[in-house]
Amino acid sequence: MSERVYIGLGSNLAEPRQQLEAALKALSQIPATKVAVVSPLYASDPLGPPDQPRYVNAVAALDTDLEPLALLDALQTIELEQGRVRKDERWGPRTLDLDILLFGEQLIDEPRLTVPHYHMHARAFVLYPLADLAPQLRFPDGRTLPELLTACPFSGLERLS
Ligand code: A4P
Ligand code: MG
Repeated sequence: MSERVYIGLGSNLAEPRQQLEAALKALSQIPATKVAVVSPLYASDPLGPPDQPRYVNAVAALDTDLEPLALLDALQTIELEQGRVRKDERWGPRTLDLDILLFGEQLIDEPRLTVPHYHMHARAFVLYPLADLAPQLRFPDGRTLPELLTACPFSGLERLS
């Protein structure tokens, strides 16, 4: 049975909008997986070291028959294909970041994969695009998206047309 999965997309190097467009095309080519719907793109102030460009962020909803780690493998392959170089600096600039935000109702705690994604509950650049797709979403711990949005101001975010 397929699971509804939400993926967070982010880029702040090498034409971020084009990076996201290319990533969405690549997502649509993952086996046993369909892109159901994609949020608008948002520009966002960087979280982490401030001396880096603004990000472009979006969220995509997928329906997949893949297991979580197989989907993670596919996402990491796409990141590498789009020139992602992993550096030691935490939260530093990147051409493409693809995070598994939610995987159905699953709670996953493995060395390579934590779901829900650990910081998503307080990040405007994740929660607002997610709300464009699923405004009444309920998290596995019972919290709802409207509750989280109340505590997360729309600051540093700009919806791109
Ligand atoms: N990993 C564990 N759980 C997951 C998951 N749910 N989805 C592991 C994806 N990967 C997951 O990730 C490091 C390892 O996390 C992976 O090998 C995977 O096995 P990474 O992508 O190499 O490293 P990272 O993204 O630099 O680290 P981290 O801590 O995940 O950073 P975040 O939380 O992704 O934050 N500011 C704005 N405005 N917009 C952004 O999108 N993004 C970041 C990165 C910082 N600041 C930002 C933004
Ligand atoms: Mg990441």
